[in-house]
Amino acid sequence: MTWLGTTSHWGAYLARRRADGELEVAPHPADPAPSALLGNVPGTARHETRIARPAVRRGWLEHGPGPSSGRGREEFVEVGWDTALDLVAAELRRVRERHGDRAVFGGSYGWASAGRFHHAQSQLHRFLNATGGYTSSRGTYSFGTSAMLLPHLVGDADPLLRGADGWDVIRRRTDLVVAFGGLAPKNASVTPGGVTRHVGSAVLADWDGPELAVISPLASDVPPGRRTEWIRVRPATDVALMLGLAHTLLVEGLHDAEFLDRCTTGFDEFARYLRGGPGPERDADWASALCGMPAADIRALARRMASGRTLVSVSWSLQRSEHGEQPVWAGLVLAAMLGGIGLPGGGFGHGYGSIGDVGDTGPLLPLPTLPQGTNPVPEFIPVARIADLLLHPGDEFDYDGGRYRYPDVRAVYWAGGNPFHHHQDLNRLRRAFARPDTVVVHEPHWTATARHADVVLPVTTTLEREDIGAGRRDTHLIAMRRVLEPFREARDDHAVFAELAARLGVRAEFTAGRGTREWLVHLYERWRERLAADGHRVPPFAEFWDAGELELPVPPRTTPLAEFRADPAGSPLPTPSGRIELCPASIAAAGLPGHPVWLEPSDGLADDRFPLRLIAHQPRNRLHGQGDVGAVSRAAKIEGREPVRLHPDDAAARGITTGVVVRVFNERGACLAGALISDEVSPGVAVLATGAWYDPVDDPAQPGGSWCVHGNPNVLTADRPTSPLSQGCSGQQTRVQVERWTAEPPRLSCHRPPRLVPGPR
Ligand SMILES: Nc1nc2c(c(=O)[nH]1)N[C@H]1C(S)=C(S)[C@@H](COP(=O)(O)OP(=O)(O)OC[C@H]3O[C@@H](n4cnc5c(=O)[nH]c(N)nc54)[C@H](O)[C@@H]3O)O[C@H]1N2
Ligand SMILES: Nc1nc2c(c(=O)[nH]1)N[C@H]1C(S)=C(S)[C@@H](COP(=O)(O)OP(=O)(O)OC[C@H]3O[C@@H](n4cnc5c(=O)[nH]c(N)nc54)[C@H](O)[C@@H]3O)O[C@H]1N2
Ligand SMILES: [Mo]
Repeated sequence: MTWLGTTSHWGAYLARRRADGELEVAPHPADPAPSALLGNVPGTARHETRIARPAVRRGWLEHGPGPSSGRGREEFVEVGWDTALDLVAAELRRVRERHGDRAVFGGSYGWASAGRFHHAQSQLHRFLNATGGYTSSRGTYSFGTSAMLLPHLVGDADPLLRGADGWDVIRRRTDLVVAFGGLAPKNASVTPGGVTRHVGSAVLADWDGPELAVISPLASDVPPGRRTEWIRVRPATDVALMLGLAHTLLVEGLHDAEFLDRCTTGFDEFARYLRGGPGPERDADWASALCGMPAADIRALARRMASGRTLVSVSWSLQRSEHGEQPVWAGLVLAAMLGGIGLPGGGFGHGYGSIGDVGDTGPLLPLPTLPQGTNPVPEFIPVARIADLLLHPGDEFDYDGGRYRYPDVRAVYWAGGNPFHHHQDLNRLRRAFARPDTVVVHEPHWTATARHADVVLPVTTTLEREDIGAGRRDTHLIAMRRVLEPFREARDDHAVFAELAARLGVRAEFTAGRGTREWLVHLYERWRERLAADGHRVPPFAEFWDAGELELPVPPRTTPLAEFRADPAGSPLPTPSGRIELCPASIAAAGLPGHPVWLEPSDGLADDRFPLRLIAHQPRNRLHGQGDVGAVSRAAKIEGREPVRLHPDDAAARGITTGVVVRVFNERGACLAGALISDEVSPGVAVLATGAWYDPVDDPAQPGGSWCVHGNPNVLTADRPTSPLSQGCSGQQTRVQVERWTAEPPRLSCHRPPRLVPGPR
């Protein structure tokens, strides 16, 4: 077979079926730094965890809808498509009639797959909107907290989040990058929707840019290369360090008073706090006692930062933590004190090293999207409040200065996400998922979320359908070819919703009378018109499809912050004052302190029972849970379990050596993992990446009543919002203890299908 083009969140690539039937993949020829995650694709495509047929949980099939702790525990009955679709259509009708449209939760957060038409959430939302609407979710797990904070400070977060300076500008114009949370090379290969040239990965694979100071508890957050240094800090203390740096700038007169005066408001309030009003003087000595960096080094770093053009970079991970606004806010204020905001390569960056498109040099263009219709239901949740929604209907919650109420949800519909991957405190999430009447999940694989559903509908992957794909800042639009036949009875999400829409009397409204190929042409041609209106010419669909890809036009880069800086009165920011508001009243009104502050995490900086601070960061070897059954992810496992990294001293104190199975636990939960001893980790820190498929085993001896025998850190993390302003995900860190596990470890079952029995076709 010939090579066919496609794309994915880890990049564009070529795929073909070999003569022996095996899938083979190769990087896109234009990619300077293809992602290692490509190696997971062949072993995943036809893995035994693929869902072959629609399946219904036995208890739900026999007793009908209702709350049940059988979810995630009972066997499934495999049924025919017509049976499954009739059941789902009837249940949606029942819930809407009995409990109202808000009783359907369709937030369905998750990364699904690349491809602009078959984007699972867009398909689900279009379908639900056509049948009455749904309770939705707002924001992301990725940067949900900064997305709420930044508009208060700069009016519009887009120039910072999407319009960041490219790596080329940084290499030419910046003297020093100070990267809080690091520039982890492992993360840059991923961009939502895809990327054809991994520019960021190439830069971070061998840093030859300006001086780079990485502030992190982990050496692997420092890219290899020249002029880099690793500054170890105690986790969750970055704000203290930032305050100590700011204090040094202030008392030594190194801050840019002219810039602060001309372009910002509120600096005096912050300066008073630095100088001890109220509380101690937040000087370098004070900061040092908290973060562990010597005070003399803090002062020296502050002077270095003021001596040239410095980029203050804050990773997204720092805001995925309790009080997650503070490091982003303090970082921005620090950058404002240095006076570099709006200068090329200077100022404040957010998300460099977190994701591929921040720093990418590709064009920033609109992309084709599936119209979703309008949702008549006003009820929503901040995305990371899913367990609260299900456990506490009717309760109130705060969000960005407003107060709202959780509706009484009876049906949960998930397509393209894995809450049993992404959410915190999985023992609690299991209790929450026992509450609704019905859970419907579309999945290609038997993930933990599929296993916690009542009706599981098997869907195709990108390799099994046609689509058009590109990500933010991508250089190409890719014609995504069908490389494989649909697996067994799997159908496209779109086809499933079209059948359900037919049963609910809105098929024509949902499909608009178009087949898949007609949709691709339609979306493409609408997009082509939109580009043409902006003066960009791209070929008609047929020409694009024949060529297999299209190099995107490059619009001139806009630089709103530069324009603002040059003339704050003439090009004001969309804030009340038109300037950068360092201490906006709106944040105080939402219940937070009115300026950036150091706040200790509520689980403390020290704890005798759970002395290690666990970092649950993004996995190097897969995308979240996707690809966990693939070769690259599996090769890193230890005794089949996810590796947990420990410092040699912490390991020695516990009699732990590389390769042994350990139990990681706290008051909420426990999991097994495989020990990997490494001096890349700071003492007192343990690192367990997210994404090992949740493999729960009920055991009353374990905290929470069940444990994960595979190594998913979200059994340990707390389901605690970042703040009442943002209600964001705080899953990046928690406290744990680790002990050697000497008994026979329970067998893994998550990489095999659940118990399945044949039922009505
Ligand atoms: N402790 C802790 N937890 C975290 C984080 C952390 O830092 N620490 N990070 C958080 C972050 S930033 C994120 S973004 C989330 C990610 O959480 P998710 O995005 O929910 O994780 P994925 O594993 O990518 O889930 C996507 C699912 O969609 C399925 N899928 C793929 N293609 C299709 C399709 O075409 N149709 C359908 N129906 N399904 C499809 C895949 O099989 C997969 O199961 O995790 C969050 N969780
Ligand atoms: N390979 C791969 N890449 C990915 C993803 C993936 O699943 N796999 N997911 C993508 C997604 S959805 C997102 S949102 C981004 C997330 O991007 P990030 O949130 O930035 O990524 P993380 O890997 O979670 O965290 C980055 C680093 O922050 C450091 N860190 C944690 N706590 C602290 C602290 O208190 N202080 C300091 N100074 N450093 C700390 C950790 O050492 C960690 O390695 O990654 C994207 N990239
Ligand atoms: Mo994310």
